[in-house]
Amino acid sequence: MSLVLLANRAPIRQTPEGWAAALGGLASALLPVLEDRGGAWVAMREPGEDTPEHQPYPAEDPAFTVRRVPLSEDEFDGYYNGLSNQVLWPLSHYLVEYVLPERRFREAYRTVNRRFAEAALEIAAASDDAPQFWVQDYHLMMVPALLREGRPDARIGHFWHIPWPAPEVFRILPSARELLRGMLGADLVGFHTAGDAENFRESARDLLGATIEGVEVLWQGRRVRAEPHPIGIDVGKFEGLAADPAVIAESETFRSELVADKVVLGVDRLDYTKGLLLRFEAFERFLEAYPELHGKVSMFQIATPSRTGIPAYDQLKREVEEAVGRINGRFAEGAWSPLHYRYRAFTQAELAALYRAADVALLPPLRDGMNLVAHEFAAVSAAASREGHPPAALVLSELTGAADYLGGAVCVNPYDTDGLVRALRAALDLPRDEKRRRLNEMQGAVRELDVHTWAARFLDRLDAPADAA
Ligand code: GDG
Repeated sequence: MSLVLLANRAPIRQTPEGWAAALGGLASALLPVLEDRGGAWVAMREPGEDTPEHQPYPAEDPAFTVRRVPLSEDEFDGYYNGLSNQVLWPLSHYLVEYVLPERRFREAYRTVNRRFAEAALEIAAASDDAPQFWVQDYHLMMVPALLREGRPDARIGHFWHIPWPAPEVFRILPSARELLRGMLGADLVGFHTAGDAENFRESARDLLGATIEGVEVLWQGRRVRAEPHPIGIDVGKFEGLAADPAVIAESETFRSELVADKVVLGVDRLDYTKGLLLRFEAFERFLEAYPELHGKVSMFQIATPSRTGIPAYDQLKREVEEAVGRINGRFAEGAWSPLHYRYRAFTQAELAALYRAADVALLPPLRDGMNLVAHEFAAVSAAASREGHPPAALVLSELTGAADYLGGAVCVNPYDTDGLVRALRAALDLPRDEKRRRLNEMQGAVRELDVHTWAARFLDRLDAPADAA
């Protein structure tokens, strides 16, 4: 059965050497599946982007097609910047104060979802087989029902990459029922955690009057499975980077250039869900509480530019820069700076070098569907420590999906700044053997959730008949 994937972004990118797989786990997990089975990947084409609507890939020996849905400025603004990122994104992360009224974005979201579905149905029409569709994320909530309408015989999966909020929060949206009905066109809806899946089922029950039986939602004569399918990373890739001589050399140079005995690392998109300001506030209190560590501990924070042009993101950038200036102005001494901040994108090899160099990764998002940076850090750090590199520790928000799986992390409530200070101190002071034990435990979990296994498990489950337990 050929596969049609639908995701906001295409899985390939232009490089100076030609087209290549996009960075990130999703492309690396799903491109081999498409290459093996054939099919298509439907994605948006941003206004101003110069790419073909139909692109067979790889060009020399095409295995599947990238199909782009061209968006106008207004469509992009309403669908992507609007309903997706200024309504659904903050609401799903329980940050209700960031949610804009949805009314002026609704029509663009509907239109773009319809165009994605039409493109996928057109591709499926070319084959006699019953199609299999796999829709990704919160940008395309209405697509499953539209696909079901066009192809009642299809197998349709949806994977939701962010938290699903409690029904009482989800129902704040005036379109909550319409969006839920859209997703219930699927046969299988996957989430990172059992809690997210439960919130989804309860939303369907409370808002639509659906019946819940185990992990299934019974609605309008159909059964929709809603269950956890936690995503992970391309473990082989990150373990390979951990042992790469160029990465090791870069990591050592980084450490030798930094005036500090201990490095606390943060890596995030610049996003208000990631808890950067509270993290900095906690680090400031840490410096107040432990003057004996001045000159010895530095924090290195990477913030990758994201969703620029959305006012809340531009404002966050200013507030973060102000906090960095305040903390360094207050505590820096001689050649030592307490807080190093970089606002740019890094290569994966550079990230791996930083993961390897860190003594503690401090990752306290206010909410996160999973948090793959935690997996990447644990994979690199565990692999390096098995080679004799000093082991490191992970401080992780308990409000992330990753906290459900990475038992070796030091978990903390990200809103509790005093708790963050204590957790950071505890992580720095963990005995070596304890750090090793925790890293081993995390390595096991990270390997178990490898992104290739995730994709294979999800698709197997999608293929399974509805009454299979
Ligand atoms: C969403 C959900 C869920 C970051 N900066 C650079 C860079 N990255 C890479 C990291 C990591 C990925 O981006 C970030 O993934 P996260 O999972 O941490 O967070 P989101 O971007 O918010 O992802 C999240 C995920 O979807 C998957 O379902 O876990 O909860 O919010 O892989 O390494 N990569 C490179 N340069 C950077 O500067 N190359």
